[in-house]
Amino acid sequence: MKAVLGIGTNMGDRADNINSATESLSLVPGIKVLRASHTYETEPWGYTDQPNFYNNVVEIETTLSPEALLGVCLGIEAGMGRVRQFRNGPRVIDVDVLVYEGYKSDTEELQLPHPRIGERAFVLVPLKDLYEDLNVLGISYKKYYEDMSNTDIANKVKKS
Ligand code: PH2
Ligand code: MG
Ligand code: MG
Repeated sequence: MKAVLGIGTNMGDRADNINSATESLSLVPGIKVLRASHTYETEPWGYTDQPNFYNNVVEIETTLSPEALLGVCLGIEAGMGRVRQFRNGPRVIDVDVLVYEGYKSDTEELQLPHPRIGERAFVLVPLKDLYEDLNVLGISYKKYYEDMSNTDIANKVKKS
């Protein structure tokens, strides 16, 4: 199955962190990284008194279940030294499962598709790199992208 992951970081060497997380994903048996969006520098969303983030999204092909994939993401975060302080706070790395092909979930551990994709320019803008029409594995985010303000889009500075 295909899945799309969102990666974010605002502590340490942010470009390095995105590369390390992507490299770690590619080394997991059952995961093949197919494509990555550009990386963007983005203003913090939700809790604003923290450094800017780097964000990107990657498309993978995987034989892992959504739950197992989530486990891999949390493992990579832990391996890179993530310490959870408070919700939406600064982090060395965050790897979120955004969409998993054909799968919906609303448990406490795993909500799929990720419920806040439509509100977040730092996700919608990189998604547009991979899915020009904003149809992400069968789910359309076109309306959300069109409704996003131009200032939100302008805030995104392409880094690679
Ligand atoms: N992640 C959050 C909260 N706020 N803001 C930006 N710009 N990028 C993020 O990845 C991010 C955020 C919670 O996961
Ligand atoms: Mg997360
Ligand atoms: Mg997140």
